[in-house]
Amino acid sequence: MEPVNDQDVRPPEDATALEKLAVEVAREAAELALAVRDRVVGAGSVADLETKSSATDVVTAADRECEALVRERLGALRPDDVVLGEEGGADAEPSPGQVRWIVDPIDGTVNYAHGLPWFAVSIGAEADGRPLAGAVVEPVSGRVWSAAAGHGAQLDGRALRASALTRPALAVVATGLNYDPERRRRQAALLARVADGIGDVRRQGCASLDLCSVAAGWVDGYYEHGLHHWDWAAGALIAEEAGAVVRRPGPADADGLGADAVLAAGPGIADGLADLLRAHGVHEI
Ligand code: LIP
Repeated sequence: MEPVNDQDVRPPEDATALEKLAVEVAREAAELALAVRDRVVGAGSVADLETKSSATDVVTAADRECEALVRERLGALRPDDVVLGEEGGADAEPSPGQVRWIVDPIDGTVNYAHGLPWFAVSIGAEADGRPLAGAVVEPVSGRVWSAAAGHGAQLDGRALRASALTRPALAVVATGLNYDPERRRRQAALLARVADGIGDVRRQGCASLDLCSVAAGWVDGYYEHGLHHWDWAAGALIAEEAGAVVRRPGPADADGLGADAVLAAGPGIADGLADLLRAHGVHEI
């Protein structure tokens, strides 16, 4: 049997150290996101985009520049790791035990382009498909959401706890709509059917912050289909470490919610919300 050498056996990662690094880098990218928007829009309002450039231009510039900063900082601080990002894709498939950073430089791009403050820089860290750490930073408010696997979740250093609600009929539930018009139509139809079985709906336009809202108990649950890995990587761990029941996309639709469904909810309503979605045809989404 071949001896195992040092390169093959990576030491277990310190999740809290990865959390701190994710927060530090996400904060820097958050500052840049605001600077890019000010530069592209100028002294005017975001509404001027139609004349000065376009909503797509400001988002593209911010996405590109913020992800480049994140990649440069992670490369300098953690040269042995790999990155999967919205703009740059995957730079390599991770080897066993290798840390992979999952980066959404601007999550909530429509909000960002329209001047709404509800958008964030999201950086998650995983190894062997297991979430290790995550940071979600809001450029406008400065709020910092973070978690390390097994060490809880926090907002600006204060511990987070998900909702303790036990009655889905009273639940405030966040969700989102896909960019694809056909899928968006099916999602809206499902929402119309589900709305009767919950307390209220929030469509906030930023998956990472929807998941953080679950972690804080600001909403009792969240579900969405069609997200990218970088939309949910950090926020799902933050919600999970805050005590929420979290369901991530998987290779198969084992639970009838749709293979690419993301669901996060307080433990008292998670099953009820999943049952409600299944009863109203979520598998068709
Ligand atoms: C967005 C998500 C949101 C979803 C949008 C879009 P983006 O990500 O945060 O929850 O409803 O369709 O996917 O495009 O702003 O990075």
